[in-house]
Amino acid sequence: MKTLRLLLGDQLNINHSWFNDNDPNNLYVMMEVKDETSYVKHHVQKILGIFAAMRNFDAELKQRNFSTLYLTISDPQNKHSFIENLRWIIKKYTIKKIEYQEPDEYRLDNLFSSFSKLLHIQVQPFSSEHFYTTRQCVMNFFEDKKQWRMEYFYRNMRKKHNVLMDNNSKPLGGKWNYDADNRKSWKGKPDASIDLRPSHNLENIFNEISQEKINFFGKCDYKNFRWPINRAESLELLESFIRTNLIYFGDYQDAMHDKNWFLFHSFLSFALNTKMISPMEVVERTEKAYEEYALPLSSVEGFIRQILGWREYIRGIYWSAMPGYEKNNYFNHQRSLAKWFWSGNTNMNCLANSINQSLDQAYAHHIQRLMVIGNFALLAGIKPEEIHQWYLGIYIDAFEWVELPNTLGMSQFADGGQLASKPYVSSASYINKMSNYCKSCHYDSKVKIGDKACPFNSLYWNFFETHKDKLATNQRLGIVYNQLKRMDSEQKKQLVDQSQIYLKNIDFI
Ligand code: FAD
Ligand code: DLZ
Ligand code: SF4
Repeated sequence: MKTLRLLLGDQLNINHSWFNDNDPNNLYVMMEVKDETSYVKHHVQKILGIFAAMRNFDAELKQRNFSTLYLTISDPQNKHSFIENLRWIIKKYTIKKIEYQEPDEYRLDNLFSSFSKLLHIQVQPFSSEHFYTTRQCVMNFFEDKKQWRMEYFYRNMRKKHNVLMDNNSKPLGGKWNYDADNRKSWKGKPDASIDLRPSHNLENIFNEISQEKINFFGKCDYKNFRWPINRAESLELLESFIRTNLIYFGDYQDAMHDKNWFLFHSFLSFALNTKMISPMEVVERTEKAYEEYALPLSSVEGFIRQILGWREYIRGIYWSAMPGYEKNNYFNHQRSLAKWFWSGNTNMNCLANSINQSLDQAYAHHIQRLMVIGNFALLAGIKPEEIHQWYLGIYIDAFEWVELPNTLGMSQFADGGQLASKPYVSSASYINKMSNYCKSCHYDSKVKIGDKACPFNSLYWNFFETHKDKLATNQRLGIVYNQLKRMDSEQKKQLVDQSQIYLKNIDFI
């Protein structure tokens, strides 16, 4: 009996138990399909990175003598949909059973679980053996709680997996969280980090996707493609990050700078999300490095929190809320994306920097995504679904299970606060404190009214004024609403009017 084992572009886990032994009756199938490139418009680097990593994975399986079938995007047999391809493969190879690893995206999970009905074949799902938690863990952990605070889940994960704990089951250093130490701006010292990512010539794949008329956007120097596309490179990237940047990760985690676009971040999200490397490996190696290189606990804890805490928690939110989470729109925001989201062509220097960088690199770090781009989108009342699709397409690491809760929940508060205790918004003062963007901006971060007024300032107050019925009772916003209450009505009117000028001219600000 022949069994088809289906693998997706983000299921490149060579340590999966599927590969522990080699049964010649198993046929491993991977396919580059137009259906998967077109559900949103994708950044060219995301498509190239996924295809290159898939091809490398197939080559590795072949080298280990596994029997594989790989459909490239330009293969004449390729029907460009999972179902249509499976139909002819089942016939041609007299397949009797399909096995698959649980997809991380609801759309595909739903499709795959109907394979037996659609293809009249025996079907068996397997775990992807990648995450610490199951899909239900976070949901079970919070049970009937109204708000699901990451911090409690994270502490539980630390205890459960014995990460950064002392011998008395207390957190190492006495504190669970060193977030308060992670808020320095970067002023040119310590020296900027070097981009230690690998380099590849992906001209062939670029030519193929161009000939196949795949709809993509963004820039790519495809002869110098800078993302890891196999496991060895992913492990090397982890090592180089630990050797050079982890030491400063904690201090400068929230900083932004126009001359140092990735600061001390790890670039590991693509390798992690495609499963070339596992979260356990990253966490265990980081914990070991804490002693090996006498690294600051605030950096090590801060980094581990992102992976052991946030990443698993976000995934749990996704599975607890799908389907339907993508339709959340707590504030009923309906504005379309400004045109410059696709060009970076705006006078607002923070947004021009963050968006141009995203278009050039398919990457922005967390604070650029949250406190510049997401902040503006929320203050401007952009439709959450549109901003979600933009994030899902533009970032190399964007897969719906992680992108959607981050965008709709954390960044846009579109779930009404299940994930975040208050909206992550700020006026210009935060951006000015954490970056050097304001120094060379057309607008003045200190000014609220007039031609030179930074749009973030009036939009900020307009947002809280507009949504006071939904937000004024939020205890964490007490200070904001007290300030708003103390503002005289003329001042408030001026701010609201100023914000309306910007909103009416959103494509040109
Ligand atoms: P580092 O800063 O070096 O962090 C290390 C790792 O921690 C990351 O590789 C990532 O795996 C994990 N991590 C950190 N923050 C988060 C988080 N909030 N949620 C889940 N994992 C986290 N991350 C994605 O992987 N894919 C996305 O599509 C994505 N979309 C986002 C959208 C918005 C609006 C926001 C605010 C954040 C989003 N993030 C997403 C989280 C975070 O911005 C990225 O994980 C990070 O910027 C990736 O760069 P890095 O690998 O250099 O991360
Ligand atoms: C994102 C993506 C793209 C662009 N192309 C493919 C593909 O051709 N074949 C494939 O198996 N997977 C691809 N992916 C990833 C999936 O669309 C999907 O986002 C993830 O599998 C969900 O976790
Ligand atoms: Fe951004 Fe305003 Fe600063 Fe300009 S002044 S960079 S728009 S925060």
